[in-house]
Amino acid sequence: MEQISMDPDIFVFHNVISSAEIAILDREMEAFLVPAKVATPEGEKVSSYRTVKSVRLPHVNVSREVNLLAVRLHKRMSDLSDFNLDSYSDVMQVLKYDFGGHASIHNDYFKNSSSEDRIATILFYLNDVSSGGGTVFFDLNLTVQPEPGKAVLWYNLNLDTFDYEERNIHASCPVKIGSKFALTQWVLEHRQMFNRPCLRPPKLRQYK
Ligand SMILES: O=C(O)CCC(=O)C(=O)O
Repeated sequence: MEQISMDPDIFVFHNVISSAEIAILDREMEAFLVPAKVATPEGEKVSSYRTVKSVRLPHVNVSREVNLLAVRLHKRMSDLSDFNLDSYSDVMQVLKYDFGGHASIHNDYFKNSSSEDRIATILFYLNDVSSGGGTVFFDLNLTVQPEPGKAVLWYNLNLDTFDYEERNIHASCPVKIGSKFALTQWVLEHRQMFNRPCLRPPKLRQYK
């Protein structure tokens, strides 16, 4: 494990998913990938802002082998992040960016005071991308380049106050050669109330 940023904390983990596990996802999930939608005021839409194919995992139509792998990956993500994850409600997303595929600059929180927010993001990289495809944190001058088996963990909320961590604004750079294969877990905040209690009152965040 490496800590690639101290303030805010960002961690990189190596060899957290094996090539055999990646091969299962690659073989079984391709058929289910569809253009990802983003939330807009008019509802969820396919958008030029995030051009990636995705599928939720666990998934009703995939084999038992894949859903058992999803349970193992949840346990692993929970162990490495110390967050509480539920295999059925905290779904992961398998992501495939083809040539030119990217996610424009954004933060992963919703900033919607009436719903729970995403406290953290855990992103597993499942292949090498020889050109493009890095996850770039603009304010921190940091780029994490995909490598099979590597994962990155960042916090969308400050762990002391649960204020929005705006400095973790990021993007997925356009893929210039081949494709980028990844798996993301957005960690929701409510389930963390006992293992990651909010220690100080928020400075900016408004609760309804
Ligand atoms: O794929 C990446 O590197 C980042 C993914 C991301 O930011 C997203 O899907 O919201």
